[in-house]
Amino acid sequence: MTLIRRTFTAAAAALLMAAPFIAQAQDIKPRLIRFGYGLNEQSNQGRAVKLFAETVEKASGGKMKVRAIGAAALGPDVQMQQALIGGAQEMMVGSTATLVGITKEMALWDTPFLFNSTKEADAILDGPIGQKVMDKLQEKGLVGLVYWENGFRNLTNIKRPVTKLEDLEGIKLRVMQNNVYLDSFKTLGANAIPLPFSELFSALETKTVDGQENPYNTILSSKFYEVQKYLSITNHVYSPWIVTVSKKWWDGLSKDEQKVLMDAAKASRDFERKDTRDEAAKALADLKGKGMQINELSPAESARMRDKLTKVNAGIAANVGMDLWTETQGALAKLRGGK
Ligand code: TK8
Repeated sequence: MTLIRRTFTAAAAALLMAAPFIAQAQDIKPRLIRFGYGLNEQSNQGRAVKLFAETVEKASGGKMKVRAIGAAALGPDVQMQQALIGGAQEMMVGSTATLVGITKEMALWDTPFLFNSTKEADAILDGPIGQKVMDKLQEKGLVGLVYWENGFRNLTNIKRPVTKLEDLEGIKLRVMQNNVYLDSFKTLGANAIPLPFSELFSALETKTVDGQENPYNTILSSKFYEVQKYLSITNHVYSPWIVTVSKKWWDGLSKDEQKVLMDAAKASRDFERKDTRDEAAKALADLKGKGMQINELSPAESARMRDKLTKVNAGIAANVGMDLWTETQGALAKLRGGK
């Protein structure tokens, strides 16, 4: 009897003592971060999100957990942006081009031929101008952390190689949901059709559109070579991705937690740019191997296209503001002069 009672009391005491720990364990349930993106897991975007997730978990000692959700399973860019603003999703990475409807200054990055090299892109995006544009997101309920590289965009289609401007005539070309892209390709004579990226593969497959434009990496990782024949090297614009956070959620984090995310974002940026550039350097050979027919534009045709495209510049300058436009042109001139 006494023994039983004593055992019981000991067990009860042990339970009582454990109770606060149980409560505490519940309190430190890891913060869950739903991180959405549009491309496949096996893409430069997917690999960098994975690195970000691992870095955050490690740096937070497991207190912050990133659930990476790719292939637009949480919706296309525009839908995820709204989920972030509303606080229903914590993080995403996507094109700056799809943010123009929210923050008009983002259209600066859609300027055709704005950057001549990745070096120029890094300098401007990571410098005060890139920061200024990114900070504009805050008043709209988003926090921008870093820019990643999507890359220089090139044309693919199923009709014919584009060797001169006139070859674009009548080609149904998917563009991002953004007026600068729409105007740019209309100006070039294509039949530009805005579509979310998540609908692009099937639109190409069913020939709802004849072509599209994206960096080599994406043409490869999204298997566009299966449904596209011609790749014409135009490098018509450098396209950044941007890692964004829901401001509603961000504002509830401690300074330490914000630092973990910011540091991991920077690490992921450096990893992503290197990975993307390494992959892009080999991608043309890969795409040729997959059966794509690749052509370069002659310098004269390239110049004609460039000339025509710069007609959209005045509209972009008016949209993003003349101050930002001239500041950017000045910074680029300085970079180029300092070579
Ligand atoms: C992925 C998109 C993609 C972009 C596009 O979500 O839409 O063509 O280049 O990278 O952001």
